Amino acid sequence: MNNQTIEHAAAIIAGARRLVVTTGAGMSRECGIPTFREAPSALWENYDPADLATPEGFQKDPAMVWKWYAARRETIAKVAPHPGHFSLAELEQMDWDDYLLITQNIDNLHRVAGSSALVEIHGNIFLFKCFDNNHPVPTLPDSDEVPPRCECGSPVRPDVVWFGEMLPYDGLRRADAAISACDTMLVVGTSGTVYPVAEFPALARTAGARVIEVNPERTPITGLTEVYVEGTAGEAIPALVEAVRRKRAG
Ligand code: BJW
Repeated sequence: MNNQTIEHAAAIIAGARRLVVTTGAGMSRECGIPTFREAPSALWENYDPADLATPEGFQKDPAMVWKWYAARRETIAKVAPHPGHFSLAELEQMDWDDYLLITQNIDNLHRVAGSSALVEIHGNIFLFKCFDNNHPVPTLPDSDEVPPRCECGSPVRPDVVWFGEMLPYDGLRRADAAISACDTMLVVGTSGTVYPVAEFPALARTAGARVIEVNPERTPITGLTEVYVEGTAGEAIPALVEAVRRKRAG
């Protein structure tokens, strides 16, 4: 991680009035949650995504999909946010005309860290709904069935967004509004390969925003950025937010 690059990125953010931050699986990597597409700990290494993260996969083998999510829920429930999550919650508290954090992560960690101007655009693994009717299921029924069933008889599923499914309407509307009006976008820890979120940085650029990326690897988004911070979320984000605080104070 290069100090000059952090200072450059911080100067842009310190001068911003309408900031959008987007995060992906890399944001939570240093909490011990595997990302989706990187070996050797990649979540899908031993599975076909079409079997796990599609409505068709759930219909084919609901028990297998339920168990995969249950195991991930168990892992996630044991971890805590890292300093980068807390720093983004602090960033939100600075003086903005508009601020929104859009996360693709379903792990709830931004909420736990205190972010509240937050859109969980791919859902939340701790929420449930029924497969057939989208009824919210606030408490899982006490049952041995795998997956359990909603009162309407339909199997229960995690309230997350699978491939081929629409993203939540309210979240997408908030995201669109913030992106089209933002002057700066900070993109953290995403491979930039899953749509529609993958096109958010390009939409921001088209709207005239400056784009900054934090990622240890270059991605399809890197070419759109004014500053690319080659570093991890756990190290770079606290340094960046601290530098923004200093610049705003001074
Ligand atoms: C670090 C780090 C550290 C490591 N610090 N960084 C346009 C073109 C082509 C296809 C489509 C299109 N529009 C829609 C589609 C279809 C599809 C899609 O995008 N397909 C692509 C594969 C091509 N999209 C959809 O179906 C979406 N729905 C939709 O568009 O509805 C309308 C529609 C329907 C039908 C047809 C057309 C339109 C829904 C997408 C839902 C995605 N769901 C998942 C699963 C969620 C539940 C779960 O968690 O199980 O969301 S898939 C998975 O990928 C998950 C993630 O949120 C998402 C993105 O992954 P992410 O976060 O980028 O993670 P990785 O692993 O890929 O990358 C990690 C990054 O971190 C890397 O860059 C590392 O370098 C970095 N990193 N350590 C910082 N310490």
